[in-house]
Amino acid sequence: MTDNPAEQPIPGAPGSVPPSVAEPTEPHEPLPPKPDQGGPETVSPTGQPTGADPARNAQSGAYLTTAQGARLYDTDHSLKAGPRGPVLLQDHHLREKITHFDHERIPERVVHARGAAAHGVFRGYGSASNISKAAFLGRDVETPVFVRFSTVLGSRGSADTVRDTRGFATKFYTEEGVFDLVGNNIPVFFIQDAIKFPDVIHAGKPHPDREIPQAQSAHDTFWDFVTLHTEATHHTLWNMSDRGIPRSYRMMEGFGIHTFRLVDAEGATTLVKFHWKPKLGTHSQVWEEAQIACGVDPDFHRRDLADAIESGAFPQWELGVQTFPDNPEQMFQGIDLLDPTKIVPEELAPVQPVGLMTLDANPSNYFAETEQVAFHVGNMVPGIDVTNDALLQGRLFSYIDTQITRLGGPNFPQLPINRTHAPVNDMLRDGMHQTAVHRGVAPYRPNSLDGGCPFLAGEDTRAFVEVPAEVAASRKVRDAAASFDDHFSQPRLFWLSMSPVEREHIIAAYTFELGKCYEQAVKERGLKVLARIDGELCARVAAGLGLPAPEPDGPLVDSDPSPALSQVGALWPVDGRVVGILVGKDADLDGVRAVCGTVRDTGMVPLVIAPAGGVIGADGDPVTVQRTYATARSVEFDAVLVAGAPGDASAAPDPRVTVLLDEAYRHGKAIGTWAGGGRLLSMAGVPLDAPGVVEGEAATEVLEEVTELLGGHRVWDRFPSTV
Ligand code: HDD
Repeated sequence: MTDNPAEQPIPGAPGSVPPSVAEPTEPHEPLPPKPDQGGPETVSPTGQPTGADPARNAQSGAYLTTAQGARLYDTDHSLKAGPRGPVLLQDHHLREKITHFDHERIPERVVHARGAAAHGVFRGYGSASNISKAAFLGRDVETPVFVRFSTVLGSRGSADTVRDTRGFATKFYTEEGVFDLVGNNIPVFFIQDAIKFPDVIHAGKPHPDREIPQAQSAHDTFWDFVTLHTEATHHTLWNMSDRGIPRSYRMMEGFGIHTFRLVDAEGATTLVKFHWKPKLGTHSQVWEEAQIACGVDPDFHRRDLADAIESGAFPQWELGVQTFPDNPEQMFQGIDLLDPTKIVPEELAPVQPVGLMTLDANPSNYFAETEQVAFHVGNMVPGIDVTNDALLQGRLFSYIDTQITRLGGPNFPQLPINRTHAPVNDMLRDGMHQTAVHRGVAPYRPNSLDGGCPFLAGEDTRAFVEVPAEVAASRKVRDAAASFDDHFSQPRLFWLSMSPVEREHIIAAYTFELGKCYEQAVKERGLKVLARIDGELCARVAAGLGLPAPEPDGPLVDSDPSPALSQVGALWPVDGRVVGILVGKDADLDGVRAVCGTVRDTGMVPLVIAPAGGVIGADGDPVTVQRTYATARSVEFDAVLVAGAPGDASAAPDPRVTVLLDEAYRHGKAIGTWAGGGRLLSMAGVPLDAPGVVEGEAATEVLEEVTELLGGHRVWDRFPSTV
């Protein structure tokens, strides 16, 4: 071919050389759609089914095409008048490509913008069938689910491991329609009435002038709000506890928070609170670990969830309910069931398991599924109803409303991820992004033109039976019940239920967060709130801030602690735990091979960390390196093993190894070593006689002890405590 541009053949002209269309990979059929991507059957004007199979509208066929299905031979060069331009306006491929790109983003969620999700299945135990007629709770009924976990305050691109509440939203695609349980990992909320939601979120989001800090509560407006609205004290205390920095989405409890009303087949009602209990236990990071992870792996939780599912370690949660009689007062043992800032301790009303959820598949497309999923607390099925909780009632409006901006119109229930699996025959029509081609001419009732369709269900076939709950005759007021004024007894109950190490973490968290505030008045008001929870808590935080501790301006009300609130003390399965194995010069590779095998056999993940990547000990039985000193950081590992030390006893350890071991030690992680690795630990400042530091002769024996320690999540004895 000539170099003279003027002599270049025009692509596509007769006689021109077609550009190479060789594909880098073998073209293959698109993946089959997930079962929950089915939807209401609709037809195109030519009678072709449309929309029910989203893959029809996505990648299919081997060749690159335009959106109209025309094959393309070049997508790297715009159409120009000669190779040096100018570009021609008639290049419809260029215009289509750029125009589409210009509109690829949609508004992020106004809250809970940052999230990760997974598909799964829920299997009912049948144990709730005597209190709810919801079909999906029936014995061995399997219902597909889609769960999205999230942080609340951060933007879509913010880090995962910030101190924040986590969202735990579950969409059940039941045969009777979609049921959404839109909960959090904290069982209480900041406010008692939805009308304050914009206020608490405005306070928690970054400051409006500079838009900082991102995804943090450690700033003046947040603390200004929560100290002025003392109903927020309980939720804030949970945030400052280890619950605010979960180790993994897989290791979080979930709560429906509000009291819901279940309805049985005869119309009898029971009040309930929903709980998700993780099979792996409830575990947290430590604060420094969470902060480091924000930098070294902002996708820490997202990656953890996706990796676990991909590797077959499917996370599971048991759904349970606390039940209460549906009395006119809506109270249980003095606790107002309509106040979402209150819990009912499990010791007073045990959580009764009603089903098991297993998350077993990652989304195939983040935008289509995780970003476009639209939850709504009003999506309920027969057998589940709402109560008069004023926070819940406001939510019933907000969730459907917000999607109109976020998803661009009222037809978001037609998006594949949002489609119900129940047959749909509504009279909703038209609107932005209408993808259904509805048949018939009479979307109104009654009609005579569509043969009277759609018909109404009869008394025995209808879904919703509104519970004929009494509404007390009263005057219109902007007010709340007197019991809503108690803002401190339950925060004190939570504090009294914590173990000493958990209390230390709470003290440190308040000291950090209030210490990040600039306004003296906010810090002082923060201390006044703490004085109402506990004197020692207040005094320790005050000392950290360099301020005097105020006297409480009201009584401290003691109640029996609730041991179920503490995360410390039990033993849990170690599935999916990550064990880092440090392998330096002269390491015991036989031991490394042995522990790698046993770690895998136990359902955990071994990651070999060496000075450089590749394979080591290549003769015969090589060990593959997964992390190098440059890519490894302690936060990724639940435990660390040191496979020996360099033969040259005077050699100083690599500073990155020292940092890794020092952090693992200070973060309460189990550490094991053999083959002389104790020397490396000592040089890194890790005392060999400290709790949870295991030195032994044989690699597998060391691993056995470390695995036992991992069952308790952390070596709690390593954290000093004075409370
Ligand atoms: Fe909310 C999203 C949980 C109170 C208004 N909320 C949202 C999500 C979760 C929660 C998990 C993310 C869903 C997803 O992954 O898409 N919200 C809660 C809980 C609350 C709560 C547990 C209290 C018990 N929320 C609440 C109130 C209001 C809202 C009082 C408004 C009056 N929430 C919204 C919203 C969002 C939302 C603006 C943003 C994105 C969305 O709905 O779809 O409508």
